[in-house]
Amino acid sequence: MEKLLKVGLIGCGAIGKEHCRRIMEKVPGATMVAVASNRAESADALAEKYGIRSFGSDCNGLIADPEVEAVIITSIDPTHHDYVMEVLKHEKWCFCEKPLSQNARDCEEIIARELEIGKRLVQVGFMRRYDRGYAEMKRIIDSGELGAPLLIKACHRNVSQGPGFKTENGITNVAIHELDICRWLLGDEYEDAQCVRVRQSANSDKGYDNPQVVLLRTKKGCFIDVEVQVADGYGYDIQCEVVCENGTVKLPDPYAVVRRARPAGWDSVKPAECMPIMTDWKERFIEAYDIELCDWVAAVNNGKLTGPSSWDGYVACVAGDALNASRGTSQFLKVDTIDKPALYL
Ligand code: ISE
Repeated sequence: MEKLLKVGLIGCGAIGKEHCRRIMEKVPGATMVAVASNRAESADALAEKYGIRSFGSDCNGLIADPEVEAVIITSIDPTHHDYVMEVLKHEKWCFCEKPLSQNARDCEEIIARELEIGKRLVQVGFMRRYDRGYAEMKRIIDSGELGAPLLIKACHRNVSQGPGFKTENGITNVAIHELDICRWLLGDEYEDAQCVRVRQSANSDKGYDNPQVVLLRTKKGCFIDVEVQVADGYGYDIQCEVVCENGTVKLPDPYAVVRRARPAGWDSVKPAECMPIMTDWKERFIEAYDIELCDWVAAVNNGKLTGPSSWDGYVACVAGDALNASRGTSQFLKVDTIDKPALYL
């Protein structure tokens, strides 16, 4: 009988429920044994659905429980640091949804704890690295067949955000994906960063900047621009093109049939062509999340993590801190990291 990794889940919201389903139905080598949430009733309902234990709102109790060998953290962003540190207190495996923390300083504390343990125990949920489109882009760039990469042009467009969303979350919660995937695609590090305030969309009247433009320059001289529409746009649309010396690679749109038809009921209207645009970020990268968790469980069962580390979570937060500090200054601010510990080489 195959030994199954016993996983506990903290956070039973949208992505938490998805990851619970994944572990129970899609990911070999693991099973969910317990859930907890700051809303006890959410944990109780999810536990009942799968016939597993609920710790209600006792998240630290779940982390400490001897049956739980690994913890997936999908709680709200501001709680990530503390739960990761609690998991590391028990020296258990940890998968933390992005961001690792809300700022670089808290990430440094997590890195220091892993160095003290002497082992990588934390993986950060930068799932785009597991998306087939991004993975093929990286394979082509790394092959050198297009020459050196020069530029990245990206868009991250959302339909909505949760309650309490603020301007700075456009970086720490949304553009954090581009802050990770761009350095991964290029195999490069950031030199400096600037967040530019542009004309604001009349659709966005919720008190946060929208859109924002993120500009990044890398140590090898590449230039990256990312349009960040955090909400109120036409759909959930992720675009990424890497311009190299001898060609370009571009993220494919998700599979969809292009329809050409006369809209039903409007005989006087000319035929139209349309391709459905997704609205849900969980749907757009649903396969990437599956591959990501399968890879994480296989790595944990093999005793050595291979996915995005606390260092990757830290670098994204350092760049995010620089971007948020640069807002309104029209200045590029340095992305200054500590020296990379050997544990993460
Ligand atoms: C969400 O948490 C995600 O991670 C999505 O990938 C991102 O597009 C969305 O803006 C975030 O709120």
